[in-house]
Amino acid sequence: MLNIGVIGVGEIGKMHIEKITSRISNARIIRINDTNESYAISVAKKYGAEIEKDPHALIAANDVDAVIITCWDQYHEEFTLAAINEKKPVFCEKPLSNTADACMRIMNAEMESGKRVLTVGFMRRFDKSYISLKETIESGEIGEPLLIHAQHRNVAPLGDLRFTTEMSISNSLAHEFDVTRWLINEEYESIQFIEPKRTRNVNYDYSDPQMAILRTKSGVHIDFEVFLNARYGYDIQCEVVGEEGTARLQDSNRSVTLRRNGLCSQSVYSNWKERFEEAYDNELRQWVDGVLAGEAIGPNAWDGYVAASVAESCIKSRLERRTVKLDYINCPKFYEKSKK
Ligand code: ISE
Repeated sequence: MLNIGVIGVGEIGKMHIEKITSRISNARIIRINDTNESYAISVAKKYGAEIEKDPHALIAANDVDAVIITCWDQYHEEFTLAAINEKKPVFCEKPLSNTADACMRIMNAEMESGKRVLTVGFMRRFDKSYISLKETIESGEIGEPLLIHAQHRNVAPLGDLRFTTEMSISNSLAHEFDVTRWLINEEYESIQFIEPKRTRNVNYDYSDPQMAILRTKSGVHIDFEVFLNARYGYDIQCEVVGEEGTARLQDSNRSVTLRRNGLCSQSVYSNWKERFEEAYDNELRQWVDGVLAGEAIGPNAWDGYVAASVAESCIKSRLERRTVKLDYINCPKFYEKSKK
């Protein structure tokens, strides 16, 4: 049985606790921590876990075998480093951190420890539609990829999150920055930010939608759109255009197509929990099974560093209104063997 401590029980932390408790075998939540103590007490009571007021005490606790970090992005580094220091397997939600330097410190600490213990929560790599898309590309059926068109739309940011223009990039577009390089197994060369006309559906100073054009080292051009106040639904799209054909991401559990009263319609997801429900299950199940087998699976600290580095360059491109050459380091040998 894997005894897990969770730091941060907001939307996604609570979702992971529910999944581990009700769907993932050989694992249970035994300690939780959150800055909102009354909230933490209610969640702990519901799942029969202990409250730990000090997150570092949670990480060090003898009865905590592994740690899940789902607190605010800016605290990911502190607690991930503490888990590495305790040599405890740790699952950190994306982004690993909102700065490349912080991710570099995490990489260096893990490499100095001599053992990989960190998995970063880029769950799209565990989504069967994205896995099928990657398999199609790797089969050569569409020939060499030349272009990729990706859209990432939300109804509105979940909960009371007041997204900033930078968060759309570092927190949301981070998914595209990670999954696209995984899809085509290529690294990026440059990024150009594009600031379209703003929606009037946001009542504060926030650039939405946003776009970015990425160029890979072999010349593949990728256009990303992130629109977090799209209103109509939660809609993630990805089309890869190759020499011989195209491959488009399918919604893994799309409902029926309804034809009625002269209309043809399909439902659209309402949020990320719904669209990626299976991906989160797969991700957590594989993480638990990996930890019990003594290995860290999935996206590693270098993947987290690359996403943070590309996000920083995208923000720089926005501020300086120019295309920015990407300068993230190559994958250290330490992480080469665990690349999947
Ligand atoms: C948000 O930033 C996330 O990280 C979610 O995983 C993603 O699905 C959502 O669209 C983003 O806004």
